[in-house]
Amino acid sequence: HPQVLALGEPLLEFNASSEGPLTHAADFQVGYGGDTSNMAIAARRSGARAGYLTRVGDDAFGRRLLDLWQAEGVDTAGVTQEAGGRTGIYFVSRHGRGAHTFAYYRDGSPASRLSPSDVPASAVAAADLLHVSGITQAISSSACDAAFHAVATARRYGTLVSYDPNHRPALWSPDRARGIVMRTVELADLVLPSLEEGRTLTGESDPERVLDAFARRGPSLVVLKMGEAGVLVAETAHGRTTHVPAHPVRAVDATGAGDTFDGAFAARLLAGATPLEAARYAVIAAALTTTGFGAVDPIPHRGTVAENLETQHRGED
Ligand code: KDG
Repeated sequence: HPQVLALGEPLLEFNASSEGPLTHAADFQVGYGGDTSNMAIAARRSGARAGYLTRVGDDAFGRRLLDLWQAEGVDTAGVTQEAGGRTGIYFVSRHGRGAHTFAYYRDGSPASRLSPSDVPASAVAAADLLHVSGITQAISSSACDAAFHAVATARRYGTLVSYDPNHRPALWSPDRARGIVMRTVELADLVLPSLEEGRTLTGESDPERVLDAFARRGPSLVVLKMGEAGVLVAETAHGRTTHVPAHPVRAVDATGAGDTFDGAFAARLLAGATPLEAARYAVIAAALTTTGFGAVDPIPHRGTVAENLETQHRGED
């Protein structure tokens, strides 16, 4: 059975081949996205057994995503294929230094019809960690119910709850986002916001204060992802916050970097690493993801991350 179980919406990805607005894009590289699917793949590539809970269409894109998970070894027992469903897609345009904008075509997608009945209690109980995100909650009210139901089930069975707010202003209003995200933070063990969304959601601007606004709601671990500034790891039981610096790379596309961090971090924690060891590993995994185009393709495997960790250690000696 999967150790890591993620719930949410997968998307086919169309990444503009050259920089600039979509109005002028001539070619697109086809890839895969969907924050929670990216996370499950990252966890798998870092050595965890991973599974995904979602709904896709029986269209070409739904079948293509199923092929992807099968090729990656991500368990698809919890994936429902909807007859006549049209799987969601998104376009990525880039504006230099890894910055990007997403355009979504996902309204009425099969995943937006996720509901609590798509969450098998036995699978959640058998997993070590459940991962949901703000995107899972933003796409529809039934998907939001599914996320809360999955979290409640995980808590009932002692499965760790991992949560990435992944605030996407295009998908819900700031007020609804704030209310739902902060309620979920209170139910999670592990919270993994970015600094940018953390500022929007908490109203604080100083990173330590943003971190604290999440940490005081009860999760045992909060990792604030700050891009080129690295991450801050709060271990709330010890009242300890540690800075882990970024891994220097030449970023071309940051799509999926945060999700890769989440998956790599979960995989290492479940393998017995301490939170700081897991964060040092995940910072490298996330950095390497920004060196290639698309959310999934450049997610590194465990061996590559381990080599980079080694080189870093040697550099410190
Ligand atoms: O984190 C990357 C994701 O945002 C991307 O893959 C698309 O899931 C996606 C979304 O809803 O933005």
